[in-house]
Amino acid sequence: MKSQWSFLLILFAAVSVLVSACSSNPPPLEPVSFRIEMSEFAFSPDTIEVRVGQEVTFELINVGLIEHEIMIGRNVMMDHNRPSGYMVDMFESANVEPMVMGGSVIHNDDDHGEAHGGFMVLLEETGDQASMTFTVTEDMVGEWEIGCFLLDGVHYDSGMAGKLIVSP
Ligand SMILES: [Cu+2]
Repeated sequence: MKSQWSFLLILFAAVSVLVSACSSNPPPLEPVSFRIEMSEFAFSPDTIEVRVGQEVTFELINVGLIEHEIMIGRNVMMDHNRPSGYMVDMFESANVEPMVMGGSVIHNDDDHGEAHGGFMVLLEETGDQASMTFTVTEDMVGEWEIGCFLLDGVHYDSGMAGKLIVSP
């Protein structure tokens, strides 16, 4: 009788360990990839949704006739009354450095006093491609804007903006 009870106790303990292991380790999310076309003056698609823990790749391609850039942030900053970037850069505020292949990566340093910090990828020519890969973190949860601020903000004013929605 006694050994039956201890057997049940051990079984119960083993099941609890298994259950807690499952609940604290949800299955990993599949990596996702988005092809984002940049043109005059739009990102296509213009809305992208990702989740915390996901490895995300943006395959960027310039299908336009002139150069385009991509920045991801919040709160458009003005420079001499022109939109020039974001006051809050998503990658910088989350302290994440995407891995980029192709294109030109530019860190906007605080070089003329009022510039924001920021991360951008520039595709100079028609057909230029770049890929940026990063893992989504908790610090990114929320809604962000994707934008191109070239030509003194004319691209942005002409509608070259989109949305990145990050859910927990
Ligand atoms: Cu542009």
